[in-house]
Amino acid sequence: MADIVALDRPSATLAAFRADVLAGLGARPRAIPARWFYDRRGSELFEAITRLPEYYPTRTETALLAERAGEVAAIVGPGRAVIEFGSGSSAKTPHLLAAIAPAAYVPIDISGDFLRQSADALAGRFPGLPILPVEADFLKAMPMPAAVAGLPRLGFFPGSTIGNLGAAPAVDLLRRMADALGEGAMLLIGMDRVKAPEILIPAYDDAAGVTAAFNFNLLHRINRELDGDIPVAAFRHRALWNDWAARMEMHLVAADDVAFTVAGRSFEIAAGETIHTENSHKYGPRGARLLLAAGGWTPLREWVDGEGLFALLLAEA
Ligand code: AVI
Repeated sequence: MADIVALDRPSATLAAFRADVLAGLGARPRAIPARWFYDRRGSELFEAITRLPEYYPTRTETALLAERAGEVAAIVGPGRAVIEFGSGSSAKTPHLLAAIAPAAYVPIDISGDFLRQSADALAGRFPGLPILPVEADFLKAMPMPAAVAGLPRLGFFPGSTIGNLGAAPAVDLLRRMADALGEGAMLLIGMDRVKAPEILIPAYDDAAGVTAAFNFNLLHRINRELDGDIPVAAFRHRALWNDWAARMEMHLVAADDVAFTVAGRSFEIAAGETIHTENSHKYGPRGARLLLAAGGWTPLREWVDGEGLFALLLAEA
């Protein structure tokens, strides 16, 4: 089993969760950062989302990577340390690792459980490859294990996770990635494309209700971890396309007037009011390249699936 470097103490994570939830429930409009979706249950539900027929991004990106990994390898070359940001179950990673013959693999993820499982699965598949997992919130810190010092790096940021950030924090994150990955680094990043709301909305409001359960789990997590008594059944899941901001949004809408407490603080939410829980920005080709450039990366190549749903971009620092 791979050793895991853990950065955040559980008590620090809980304090940050409490602070974000109390501030977010008290704000107008009410909003809680999407990163708090991912406790163990939330990570499992997200994995289930990635297998839904309506949720095209994961299968499209995985197929794109399987098809184009050889072309990526021809540009990237062998012997790099691959640093994956927000690795989750690392389902797409084998395609990349098999093609580029890396010197080491460093998955960074906030969920230690998932990190452990996926690092062990990859170790079985790539027996000679040093796998050096880091349990951390890469939005806050991206420490590199000493063993990859001096190795050229390839950052891997699939899944269009960049889309869960607004433009300013996305640029800030890309800049910090460039700093952490160092000179000569490259970045392979997945970005979801702007497309018809008829495709986007079902992807975030599926018929089986898995995305709704993912959204509700945030309220269950608040009740579990922050001693809350939110009546979850009084909320509805809502997914909408915000065309002006080019993003999908998820909200929890109160169906009735509700009153509850969280961590000893009282809140009242009127029927129809929402808690904004996620943004998922979508990019056109120029917007994607502009974002990378603003983040300190020079785009080199772009691969898009035949239907124009999803893009993989390779850039150099
Ligand atoms: C992790 N992230 C890129 C997903 C997305 O599509 O924005 C999270 C998600 N939310 C609802 N469904 C999936």
